[in-house]
Amino acid sequence: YSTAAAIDEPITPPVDINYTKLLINGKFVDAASGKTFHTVDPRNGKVIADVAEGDAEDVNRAVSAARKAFDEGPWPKMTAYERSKILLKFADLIEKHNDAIAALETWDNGKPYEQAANIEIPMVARLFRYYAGWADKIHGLTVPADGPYHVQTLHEPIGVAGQIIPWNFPLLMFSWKVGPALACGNTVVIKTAEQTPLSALYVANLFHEAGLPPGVLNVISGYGPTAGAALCSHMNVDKLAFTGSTSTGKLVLELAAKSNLKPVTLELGGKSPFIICEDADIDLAVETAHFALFFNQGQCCCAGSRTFVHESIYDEFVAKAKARAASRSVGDPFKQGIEQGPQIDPEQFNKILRYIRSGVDSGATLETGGDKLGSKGYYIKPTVFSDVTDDMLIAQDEIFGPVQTILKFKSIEEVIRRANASEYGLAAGVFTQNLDTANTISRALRAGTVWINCYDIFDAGIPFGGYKMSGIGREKGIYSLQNYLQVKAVVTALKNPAW
Ligand code: TXE
Repeated sequence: YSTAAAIDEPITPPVDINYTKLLINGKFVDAASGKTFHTVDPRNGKVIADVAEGDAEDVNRAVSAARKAFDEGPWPKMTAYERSKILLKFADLIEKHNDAIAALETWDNGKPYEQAANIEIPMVARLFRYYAGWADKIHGLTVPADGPYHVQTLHEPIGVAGQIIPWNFPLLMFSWKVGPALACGNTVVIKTAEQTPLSALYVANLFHEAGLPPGVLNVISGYGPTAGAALCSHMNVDKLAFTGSTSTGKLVLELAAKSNLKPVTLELGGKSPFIICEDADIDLAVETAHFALFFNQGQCCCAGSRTFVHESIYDEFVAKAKARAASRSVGDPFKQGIEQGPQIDPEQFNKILRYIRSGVDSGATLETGGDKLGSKGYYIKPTVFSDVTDDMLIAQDEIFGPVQTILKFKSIEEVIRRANASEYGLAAGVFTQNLDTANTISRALRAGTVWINCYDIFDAGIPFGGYKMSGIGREKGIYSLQNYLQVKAVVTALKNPAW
């Protein structure tokens, strides 16, 4: 990794901050309370901007606007083709503003600019195009019922969707939520994460340039226990979608149940196994396992955070994984060629350092890293532990940082059992050249995604979500549409059933 000198003089981000207010009913407005909060640069802890701090009163205003836009239209009553054209135009505008949006994302989050500009923001545009394509292909069925009846189903938008997103992929999470909701004809109130409010406000403005009617999309910046909880409890919100920690997910479900029983989709934490069999292409496995864990500073819900390696290749794998982590370029995320920026905030930074200490204390071998990097901001050295056992905290908890834990296994049967011995079930990776091994393991794993000889492939059409305490429901692909639709059965008596 780079020396501390590489991160001491932060590069000035190539973008201005123009949008810091809440978006309610098509207008950027101050919070009702007049309050603001700091959004902070994780490279040095300095304030980037003061952002309007929405709370329950602002959520009320936003939900009223979304309710009106849903009940009175025009959005759900427009032709699906017209809605599709607005989503397509929005995707074009995202592409046009790609570099500015990527710069905001890097500034607010700390992720490498090249990652934001070349991967994430293009994926956002791609996702909106994907759902624009669905808008006019959502339709019901005719059902061959017993008796003299004509039976059909209507697939209707569910209403006002409340959405809460995290800070690790701010705009990508925005797109996974907003894309399908709007394509189906719903209206939206979305609460962004308090650490990363800027990119959603920027693109909300582009949505209006694309012709989205006022009130269809409302964006609330603010904190979870105030703005977030108000959205979850609101009696006029018809559906909730949440991405974040498992503990907050449980709270979201409880608030939904205690208010109006709105349906909830949850995308929560993980401790995903990455299994490397003895016949794997070892260099590819080392590189992919490295990417699976360290991508986005390790802040991925589906990070391959339990690296299981067959005993026959364990020592070679550990040596190569250590060398790869030690050569990872860490530094100012605006600098070219940087693979890893700072962690998001002091809470996450300290949590990760605590887990590193726990790994050392519990007897795992610290191969490389193990400490913070530099004196400013929230940089952590890429860290690799070997000799990790299932009972260690670092093998059980979601660390959400650049800490790879490498475990050893002997047989396929054993690794399947151990991989499944987790409260989570979000994703998994399997590296083998044997088709039967690949199929056996992928069928046996209790995980929402299994990547074989690859990892973190996130096309718009591939569903994503978790088994067990990693969540409820699926996002992306055709599967996300059903989160935002109601099915109405219409049964009509026939006068002349013979026809
Ligand atoms: O998550 P929270 P935090 C995991 C990861 C991380 C840990 C804590 O392990 O270390 O969670 O991160 C909103 N009612 N993931 O504290 O609290 C909050 O404002 C309604 C995994 O950031 O779950 C933000 O918008 N909403 C993960 C969102 O929930 C509430 C991504 C996520 O914050 C709320 C992020 C409340 N009472 C963290 N409290 C993933 N699955 O990708 C908070 N929020």
